[in-house]
Amino acid sequence: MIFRSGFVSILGRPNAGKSTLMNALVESKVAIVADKPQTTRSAIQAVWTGEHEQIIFLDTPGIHKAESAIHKRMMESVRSALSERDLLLYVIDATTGPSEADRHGVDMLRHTSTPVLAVLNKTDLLERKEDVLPVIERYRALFDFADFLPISALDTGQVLRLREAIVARLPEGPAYFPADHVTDQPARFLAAELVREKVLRLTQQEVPHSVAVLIDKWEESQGLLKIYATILVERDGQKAIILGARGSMIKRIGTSAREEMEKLFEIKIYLDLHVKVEANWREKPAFLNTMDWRTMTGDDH
Ligand SMILES: Nc1nc2c(ncn2[C@@H]2O[C@H](COP(=O)(O)OP(=O)(O)O)[C@@H](O)[C@H]2O)c(=O)[nH]1
Ligand SMILES: [Mg+2]
Repeated sequence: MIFRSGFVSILGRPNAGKSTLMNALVESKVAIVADKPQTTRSAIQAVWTGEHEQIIFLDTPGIHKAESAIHKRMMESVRSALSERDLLLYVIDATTGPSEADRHGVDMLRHTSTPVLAVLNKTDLLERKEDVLPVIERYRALFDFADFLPISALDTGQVLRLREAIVARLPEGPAYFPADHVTDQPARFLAAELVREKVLRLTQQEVPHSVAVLIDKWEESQGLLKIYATILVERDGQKAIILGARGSMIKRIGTSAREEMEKLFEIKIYLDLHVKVEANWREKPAFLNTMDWRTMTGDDH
């Protein structure tokens, strides 16, 4: 049997389930997931290696109109995820649309000649299976997709079948990474992202968009990993929400992030969180650079 390999980008509108799907496809939690748009801020790579295949996935921020500096940066990462790919997955929330914004998302695909599989996600939420058919027809009218695959990212069997459909479309090729390589994100980026995920999940309204997490210090000794992190927000009111009454909210955020880090890094963790107000961090290019995981250095392991 031949070995197939290739580079596959996962694109789509915010909240379609791109990160959930990528985690399921590589059978590991690499990208954070929350019920909020713009959870994913930078392109994240994850690798699946099977007996006869290797797929290098790239999860991207949801396609949306870019107004602020951080949104422009996010859209740049989507555009660069279009080039030099073997296949694109366009993830669609099959329970809605296509709206005007969905059409704008599909327009992004016209910049490339790479084949695009339309993945109609969240079909578990449809009342009847066949309700996906009119959605397929509407997307078929918008773009020349290579195929339409209805799926639920929460269903292991369906994810497996999708992975097989992807592999069938990849060229013969080598394994580019060792079999145990899942992601090239540094541990400190994953740690910062897990803290951000808990903030997104536990707070509401304008807080999620205003949050950035920075790792200040990372110390490992005698089987204990000490992580000191700052949660940046833009306003005093947001700081108050994250702290909660007598510090109850930041405690919940810290506990839940720490528990997940302990599972991920397989070490006991001490997590120290601070909250700081930094107005307009989203507009500062120099700051956005320091947040990008490709520039996050330091000896992590
Ligand atoms: N019911 C259901 N929920 C899903 C499915 N896929 C993703 N979700 C949920 O949709 C929300 C957004 O998912 P996420 O992966 O962060 O979307 P992204 O913005 O496209 O990366 C989260 O609450 C997920 O748990 C699915 O197939 N079925
Ligand atoms: Mg995402």
